[in-house]
Amino acid sequence: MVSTQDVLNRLGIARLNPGAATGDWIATHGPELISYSPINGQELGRVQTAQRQDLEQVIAVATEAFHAWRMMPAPQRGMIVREIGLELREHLDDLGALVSLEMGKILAEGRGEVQEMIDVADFAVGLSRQLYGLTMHSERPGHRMYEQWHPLGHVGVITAFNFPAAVWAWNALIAAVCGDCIVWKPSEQTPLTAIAVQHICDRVLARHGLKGIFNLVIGSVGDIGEPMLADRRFPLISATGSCRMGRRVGAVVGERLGRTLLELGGNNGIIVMDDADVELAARAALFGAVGTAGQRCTSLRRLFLHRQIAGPMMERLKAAYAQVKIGHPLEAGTLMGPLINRQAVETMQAGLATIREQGGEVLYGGRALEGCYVEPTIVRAPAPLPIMQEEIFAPILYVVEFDHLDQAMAWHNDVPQGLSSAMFTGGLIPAETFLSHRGSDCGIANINIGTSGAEIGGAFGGEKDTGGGRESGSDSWKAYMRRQTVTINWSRDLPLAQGIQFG
Ligand code: UN1
Repeated sequence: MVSTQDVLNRLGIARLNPGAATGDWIATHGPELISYSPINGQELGRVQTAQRQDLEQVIAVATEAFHAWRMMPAPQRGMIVREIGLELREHLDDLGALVSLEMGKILAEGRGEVQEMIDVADFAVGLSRQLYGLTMHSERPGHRMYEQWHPLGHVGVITAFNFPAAVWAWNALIAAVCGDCIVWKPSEQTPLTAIAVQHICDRVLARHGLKGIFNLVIGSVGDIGEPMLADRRFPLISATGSCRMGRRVGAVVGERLGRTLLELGGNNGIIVMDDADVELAARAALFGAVGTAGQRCTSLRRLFLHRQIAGPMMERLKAAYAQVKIGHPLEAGTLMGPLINRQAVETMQAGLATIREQGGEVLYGGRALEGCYVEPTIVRAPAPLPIMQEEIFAPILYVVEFDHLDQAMAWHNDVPQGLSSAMFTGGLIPAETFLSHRGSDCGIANINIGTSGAEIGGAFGGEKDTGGGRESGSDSWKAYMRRQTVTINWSRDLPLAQGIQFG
């Protein structure tokens, strides 16, 4: 197993307080923040956090940087992001390990997260030559109409502990090719991962005599988060977190008529039809519910089983759960690491108490183990329980049997969140029903694939209380730019639109 100290050293965070250290790190004035590993409670490092006045300084640097960065041709900006992608490749193992150490996900998933960053970097490089606008035919003779996209300015990126690096990359690397400067407020649970990523960016920028394009501010919600939300110098705030947090972000940024890109809670379901390949479905359910210890926004929470296959499916699922090795996420063979902290364990236990009160039967697991470790848990419910409306960020999987697709579909959609969804079937009719306008109401809908583990090339995000934002692939880049509609009159006349004659 790799040594924690070696990983930290190689990522340049051996000196535990980078606050007043090298390069462009500024001396900050907030309280000290200690990063503890959820694996064993070991202290990984200490960070001097930032306060309001420090944020001011960072915004000043970003503002200065923005003037030059927006003037650089987008394909050249893409070349900078390309180098970040190359550096990430070099540090894949170490950064992946740090994600595991600080957040607790298993190494394969920590590395997967860094791979996701690399994929986004590649995508952003291509995008830097494809920030296309449309052209329109003008209704007036001798007129030309088109739209162009300009950089937005400063983008505030607020990320959660569960994807401490990849979600930054979805936002920052794409916003960067769009010509924006990024100010990142990471989760206070995962400051060291953010510092490691910042070091990588700083190294690349320094090679080009640049700074201030990627900025990091570690601090509390009150000291840093709230001031960012209220600050008009952030035309866009992109935030990932709970629905409760998203409501606050929406209200404060909306009040000043700023834009938000929200990626909030999920409550994702899979419907398994009677003609499904139950082996595939069970494997997908295992990865979806147990992967990242159920702490992905895309984690599988609700499994709807057609009564015909419920028996064989449950047998396979329970057998698969029995194989799950819980333990140190860096140890080979471990499938499930710890939850992020003790509070998460308590939330899970409180959730299970409510589940039992409401008539849910714990079929597998359910116990809190030592430290932040828990057993992955399967709950059988005769019909959806009230608590199933909520997202509990833990490996609890509800299983409900159904007789008809319509019933399953209604149950599936009857939650406030709308992120990811899936159906397992070999049939065209159920699959197309699931994908139709009366099918899944989520931002992501899969057939014969689980709810988590989306590729970066698609637009990622969800409907309803998930917040409506789309990040990463497809045309998500448009959120980081401002659209300008241009009409040019190259005639010697002044015809008015709508045929209006004036004077
Ligand atoms: C998240 O949990 O916030 O689709 C993001 C997935 C990952 C991203 C999850 N690619 O599960």
